[in-house]
Amino acid sequence: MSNRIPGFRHPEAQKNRRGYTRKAYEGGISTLCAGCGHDSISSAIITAFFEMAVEPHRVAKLSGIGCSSKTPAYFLGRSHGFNSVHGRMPSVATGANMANRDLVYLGVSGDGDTASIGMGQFTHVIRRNLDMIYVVMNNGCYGLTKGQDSATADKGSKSKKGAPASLESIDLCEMAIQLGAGFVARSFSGDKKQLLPILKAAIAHKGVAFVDVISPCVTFNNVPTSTKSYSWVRDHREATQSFDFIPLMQEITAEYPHGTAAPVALHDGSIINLYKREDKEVISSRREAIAALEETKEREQILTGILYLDPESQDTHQILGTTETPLNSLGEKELCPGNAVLQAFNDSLR
Ligand SMILES: Cc1ncc(C[n+]2csc(CCOP(=O)(O)OP(=O)(O)O)c2C)c(N)n1
Ligand code: SF4
Repeated sequence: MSNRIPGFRHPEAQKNRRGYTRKAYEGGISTLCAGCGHDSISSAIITAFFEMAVEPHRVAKLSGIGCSSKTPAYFLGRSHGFNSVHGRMPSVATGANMANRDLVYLGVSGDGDTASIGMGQFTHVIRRNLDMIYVVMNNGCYGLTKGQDSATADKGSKSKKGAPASLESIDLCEMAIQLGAGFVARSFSGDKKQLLPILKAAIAHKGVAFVDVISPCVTFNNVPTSTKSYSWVRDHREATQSFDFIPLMQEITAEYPHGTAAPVALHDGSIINLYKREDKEVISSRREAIAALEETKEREQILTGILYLDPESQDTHQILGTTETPLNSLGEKELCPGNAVLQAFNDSLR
């Protein structure tokens, strides 16, 4: 049986400003369990890239190993892709980005893939601020290997089988903020209304955009005793703020009430309009962003939304001062400028 979605589409299907229909952003038919949160995230990714009108051939999707890391097979079927080994997505993304800075890099990982075997890779790709969208589909367990607790399972949370988690959980958003990411967000696979603008803003952001999406595993970790179940997340969510995202080139038509919207311009000219809650967080302060996360946790709530944003953050290429021309487009003359240049460079370091 083919895993391709049937090719027929209505001839009048809506096109984005680059002339692509949504179909150009779809992939194969999912083989994940029916109801898995990861499928909802895939669907939001398709919509986000379609509505942002990113040309499919300008996207590279990279992943590790896990049910979550399988999802790039189910979206952006016309884009470049590399399904790497467990926990190694960030280094593959780094290599690709260093060679060709002109593509949009989308890394997809799981909480097992990132918070255990890939922890070293995660910390360094964030610290380097690689220009990529880093999505973790976070279900608190290793879905692909039958539901063992992962390092993001909250202490005391109990999955379908086994004992309550006995160790402190790792909060990847807190780590990403502390490590210097310029864009950190948390959302829920069951809330497309919130997830979609977060993904669009992540696409527009320059530097690493880390997006942790709580994504229930219906087969192994969707019981009421689990803090990553649909019911628990629905009952314990708080949003930092509501916001809308206005991509570059879209006419601004909405009227915003005075004093409530805080517009933040991103590198590419897109705008995030944040409607701040009166009593709440300053998302441009790392210290306050981490404090807001901790304070919400103490009340047994989950903070979602854009948790931290620095639109001025510098990506790896800016930090290293690399050439604007992608390395894979340079010729031998530029790449190998000769012994005299090498000697002069060595001398400059003595
Ligand atoms: C080097 C290595 N160690 C262990 C495994 C077994 N393994 C496969 S997927 C996985 C964890 C997946 O969990 P997660 O990243 O949370 O993804 P999910 O399946 O929950 O979406 C593990 C431990 C492996 N494939 N390779
Ligand atoms: S095992 Fe869990 S994570 Fe994997 S596809 Fe099924 S529901 Fe999703």
